[in-house]
Amino acid sequence: MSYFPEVPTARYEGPSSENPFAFRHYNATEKVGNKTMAEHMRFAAAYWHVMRNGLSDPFGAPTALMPWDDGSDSLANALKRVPVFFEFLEKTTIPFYCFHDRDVAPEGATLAETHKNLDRVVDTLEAHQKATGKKLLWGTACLFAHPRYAQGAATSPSADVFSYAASQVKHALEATHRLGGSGYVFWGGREGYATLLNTNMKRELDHLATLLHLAVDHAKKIGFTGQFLIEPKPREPSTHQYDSDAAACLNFLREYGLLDSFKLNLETNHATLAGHTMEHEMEVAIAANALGSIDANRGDTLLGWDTDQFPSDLYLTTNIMLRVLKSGGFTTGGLNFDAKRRRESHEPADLFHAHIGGMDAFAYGLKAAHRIVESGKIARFVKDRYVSYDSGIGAKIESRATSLEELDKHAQAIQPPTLQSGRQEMLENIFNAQIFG
Ligand code: XUL
Ligand code: CO
Repeated sequence: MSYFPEVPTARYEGPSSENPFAFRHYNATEKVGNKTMAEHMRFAAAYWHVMRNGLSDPFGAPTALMPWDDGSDSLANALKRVPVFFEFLEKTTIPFYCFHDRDVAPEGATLAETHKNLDRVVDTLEAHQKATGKKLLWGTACLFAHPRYAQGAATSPSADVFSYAASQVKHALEATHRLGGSGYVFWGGREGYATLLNTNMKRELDHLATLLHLAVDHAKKIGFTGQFLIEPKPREPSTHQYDSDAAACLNFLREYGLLDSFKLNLETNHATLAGHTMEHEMEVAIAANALGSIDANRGDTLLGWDTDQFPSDLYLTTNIMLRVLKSGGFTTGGLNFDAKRRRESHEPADLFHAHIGGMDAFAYGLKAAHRIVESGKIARFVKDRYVSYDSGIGAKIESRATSLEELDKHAQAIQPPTLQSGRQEMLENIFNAQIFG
C-alpha cells in the first residue's frame, strides 16, 4: 500500500535533470572532503510539519490534502499516520526525523492515558525504525499548545502546571531514549512573558533552570547519553522569550551551571526574528563550543513573523555549511527541516518538492562552502588582519601580560596608527566566485 503513489523515490540525476522529483546536487554517497554528503548534512524531517501541519494561517482554515488522515485526534488516527511518515522518509531518502510528544500521540482523558498513548505510538515508531533503518535525531515535549501552558510551562506561576510539564518531559525523554534519539530539545515557546506587570522574572528563570537540571538528572538515571539542546527564539508566541538568542541562552546556561550539559539548536527564522543573521548566531555558538544542531528553514524579510519557509537561498545554505565545516561538522546534530510549505502548496507532492529542494540547496551550499575552505583565501585574509596581535605588544595584550601604564608608554612612542582596508567588497567577490562554482 502506497500513500504517495504518484511520487517516485528521489535519486541523484545531476544538474541537468528535468525530473522534479530528482536531486540535482544532493548525492548522498558522494564525498565532499573526507565525508559523504549524507554524513555532512544528517538531514531530518519534522513530524509536526510533514504530518500535522494543515497549513492554516491566522486568517484562514487548513488547506493541506491529507487523504490518509481522518481529521480526528484519536489514537487510531495517530497510529495510521506512522507508516505514511516512514514512506515519506523512504521516498525523500531523509535518514532522520524529529518529533514532539503531541505530534505523534494525542492527549488522553487523564495524564496516565496520555502517557499510555505515547508509549503505544512509540512501539509503532520503533518497529518502523527497525524495518527502515531511519533514526531519531531528537525528541521534545510540546509544552506550548495546550491551554494549561498559556502562562508558561516551567515558567508558569502555577507549580501544578510546572509538575505537568515535568511529567511530560519525563515521558518524552524516556520515549526519545527508547527510540535511540541523538538529542533532546527544549524550545520554550511559552517560557517568557506577555507583560512584566504580572511577572517575577527572576523566579521564572530559576524555575526554568530547575526543569532543565531535573531533565539532566533523569537522563543520568535512565542512561540517556544523547545531547540536550536549547532552541533560541526571541518571541512568538510569547512577547519575550527568555531563550531569545544564542548569547542569551549561553548566559542563562552559564549562570545556572548547565553549560556542560547543553548545546544550542539554532533555527534560521528564529535568528532573523532576533534581528541576527544565521551566521551571526552560529559564530556565537561556535565560539562557546555550543553548536549542537540546526533547524533548517528561512524567514521572509517582508514578513515579521515565523514563516518557516524551506531553505532555497544558496547564500544562506553556503554560509550555514561554512560554519558547520568550521565547527568540525555535526556529531549528534543535523539539519532538521523545521519548515512548512506555503498554504497554497497544498498537495502531498508539494511535501516532496519542498524537501528535495531544501536538500539540493544544502548540497550546493556544502560544495560551495568546501570550495571556500579549500581556497583558503578568506580564512587567510582574516588571519592576516589580526597579525599585529601575533607578536610584540599585541601578543602581550592577548596574554594579558601588560598594563595601562605599559600601553600608555607604547602608544606615546609610536607613530599614529594607520589601518589597512577591510576589503569587504573584495571578500564578497571571492565568496561569490565560489558560489558560482
Ligand atoms: C517553533 C519551533 C519548534 C521547535 C521544537 O518556532 O521551532 O517547532 O523546533 O519545539
Ligand atoms: Co525549530
